[in-house]
Amino acid sequence: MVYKNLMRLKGLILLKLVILMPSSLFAEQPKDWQLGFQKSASEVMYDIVWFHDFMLLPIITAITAFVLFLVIYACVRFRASRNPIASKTSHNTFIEVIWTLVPCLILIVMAVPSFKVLYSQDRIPPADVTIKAVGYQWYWGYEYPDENIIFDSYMIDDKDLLPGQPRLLTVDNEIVVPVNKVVKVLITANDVLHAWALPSFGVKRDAVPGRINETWFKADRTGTFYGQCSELCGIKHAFMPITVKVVDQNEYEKWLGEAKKKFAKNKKESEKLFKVVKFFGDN
Ligand SMILES: [Cu+2]
Repeated sequence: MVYKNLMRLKGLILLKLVILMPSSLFAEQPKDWQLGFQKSASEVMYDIVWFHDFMLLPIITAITAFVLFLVIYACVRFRASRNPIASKTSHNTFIEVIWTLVPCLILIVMAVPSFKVLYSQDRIPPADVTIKAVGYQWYWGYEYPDENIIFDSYMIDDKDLLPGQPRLLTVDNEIVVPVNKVVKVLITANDVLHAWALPSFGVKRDAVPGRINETWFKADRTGTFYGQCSELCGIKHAFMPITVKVVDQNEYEKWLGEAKKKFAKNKKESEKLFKVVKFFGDN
């Protein structure tokens, strides 16, 4: 009986793996039981992951092991039974100099690559595509200022999801950008603080009303990448995902052509104006 149940369980797990595998293998999104960062898709993110994996982790591990060793050593070496008369030592200049200097050195060693990564995020190379992202309660509005495109991006409800579309991450209108091109993102908000974040690109910037923040990324492969609003902005904070579709240049130009017709700026703005006029007219 137990064996039979185990085999059934194994079968179920296998079936689940087969069903889940394609979408979870290729999607650029958080995965069940994931440890660490999402897979990098831009140089900035590779640098961040390198800094975390090969600088911070070894240093943290070494410090933790060293402190643990000291605690255990002190417990054993200076236990009451072995050390009935306690030492009265309260100062030791040499050890005090050491425990000031060594942490300083560790901080300096960490600071150098850390600043390098920080400045590479901050210094925006000449942009090929510029996008403006505006945070609203609770969705994102996007604009391609050079292309005269403007549209809103709402999350798709669970009941309307198509097979393969991730829950809470899929939107109706995603941003489309070309691969291997510098994309500059201007970020602002219209009501409260939001934050535009995309883990695979190593991008996270606050969206502040009345102020424009800038960031950039250069995606190194095609695919659909997911992020979420990362500043607590109200009751539907968890339901304003960010979806970026990275495509090759040809596909991007094709999309631009269609989007210019579908999301023409003047049309959208006049629609908004119409809504406002209608609102005041009705009230
Ligand atoms: Cu938000």
